[in-house]
Amino acid sequence: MRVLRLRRTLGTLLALGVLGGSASCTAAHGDDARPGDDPPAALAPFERLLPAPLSVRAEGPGYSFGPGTVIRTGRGADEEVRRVGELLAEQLRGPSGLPLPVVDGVQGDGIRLGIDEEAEGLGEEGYRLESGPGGITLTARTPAGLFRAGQTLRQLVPAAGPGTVPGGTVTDRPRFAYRGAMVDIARHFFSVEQVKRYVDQLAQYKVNTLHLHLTDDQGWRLAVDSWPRLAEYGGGSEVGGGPGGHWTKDEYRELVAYAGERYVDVVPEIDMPGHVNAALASYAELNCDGKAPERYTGTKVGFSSLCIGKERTYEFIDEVLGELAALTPGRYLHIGGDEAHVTPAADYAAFMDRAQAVVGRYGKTVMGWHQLAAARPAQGAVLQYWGHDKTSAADRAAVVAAAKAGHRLVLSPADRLYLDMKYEAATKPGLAWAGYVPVRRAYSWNPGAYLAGVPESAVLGVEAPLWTENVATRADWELMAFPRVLGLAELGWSPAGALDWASYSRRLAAQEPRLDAQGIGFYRAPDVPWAQ
Ligand code: NGO
Repeated sequence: MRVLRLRRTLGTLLALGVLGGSASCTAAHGDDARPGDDPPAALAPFERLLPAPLSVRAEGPGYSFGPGTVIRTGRGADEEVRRVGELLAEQLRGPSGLPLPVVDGVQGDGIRLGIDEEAEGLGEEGYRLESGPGGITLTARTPAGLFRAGQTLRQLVPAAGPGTVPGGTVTDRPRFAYRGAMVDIARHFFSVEQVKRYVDQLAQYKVNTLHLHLTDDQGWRLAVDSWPRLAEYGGGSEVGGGPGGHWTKDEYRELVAYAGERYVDVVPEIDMPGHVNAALASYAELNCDGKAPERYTGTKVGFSSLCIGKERTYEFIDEVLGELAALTPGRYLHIGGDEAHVTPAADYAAFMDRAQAVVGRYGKTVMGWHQLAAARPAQGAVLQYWGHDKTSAADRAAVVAAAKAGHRLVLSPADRLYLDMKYEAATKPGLAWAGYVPVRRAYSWNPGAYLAGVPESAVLGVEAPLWTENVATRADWELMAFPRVLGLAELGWSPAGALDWASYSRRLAAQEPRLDAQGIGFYRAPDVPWAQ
């Protein structure tokens, strides 16, 4: 029975083109696995991988992962590879309880991490994982690729204690370069510790970008030396009137470094020219009438604007973005640009021209919400699309035209990837303006063919934003993000041919022990065949 199940699933994966052609099992085509018809625990380790890899060849006897296992890192002198090995050892020690010492040099058995700059077909983040009785070899062109390989290995070792890692080869690389998650720490403030926890949760599924929505009407969350009241006063509140808070520059640096060690780039966002009440409340001089408004603790959007005609506004954005650029190693600065409802269109375009020029002057690339398409996006600017099925044809057309003019898109359709949308009417936190987003809906679409007229080559990737008007605690955060953010991870990483709800929902269900072991309070969506 067990063998039969395995053959059926392998057959499905082969039919989808997920597995390499030479899998050692015979394919049984035409099978349609349905959630619920097979307990997820019956999936063999290679079949459980999430995100689904480009190719898997299950072959030969496996590796005995046990008390004698050492982690070997190649090129003794390369500190970065050594660090990737140390982090992998730490991640594997927890569930296995094994000592897993890390040693220099790849000669000998164990888990071997080696760079091969000539390796073909792996790109910047891809890897090869080969497992057999003599050990497990991870090969990549870059340390980032080795880190991703290690995350795959974490899913192949037993859930707890020593045991066998199956024999075979995984060859893998991502479909999209940008696989992101966003968190809004402006509406409700969250600590660096909580965001680090999220980075760990995301990185294990190969998400590589963390977008931080740092400012909004309700709060300014990052210290800026040249404008200290932004954080001190503008950060001192949040939705509902709580105390809010802000991060110091050192805390921000610490988070960026932590994310960087997991090969997650941070994209910071300072939203402008709208969503700025916290800044306007902190400095009277930023207001056209010279009067500072009250701090805002409600949840309306689109009512605030920087003063477009005032030179002080441009000194402000220059100093703020200059400090942010200096703190941020990644290539993008996100300048928002959404819902500037009280800024006339011509003013908006004029303002965005100047704001984009500032970003360029600090050596960074502009990211903005897709409303920037209706103005004059700077060369190379990346647009983040947050439309949905009911978005007007005109709004869509502007984005399609921008893509045709060479702008790359990050797709965050609100009725698919907004993690703050309720799963269903009974979901307590969250909003529903874009409709309910069950787990299946979040997963079942193709980013490469989502916007008519936009070819896959114009899609830089996908991102799942978590807005926090109505998400105030870690429990709410994790309930809304999990398990939907795993779908985002697969949409971003796996080949188009692997996207299949029947296969995905079973692999998702098989993540349950891992999510439980990590203490993640995920939503037990009724459309997923959980074991319990
Ligand atoms: C919109 C709005 C945000 C809200 C969010 C809530 C964008 C890009 N701007 O998305 O201010 O928080 O919806 O879902």
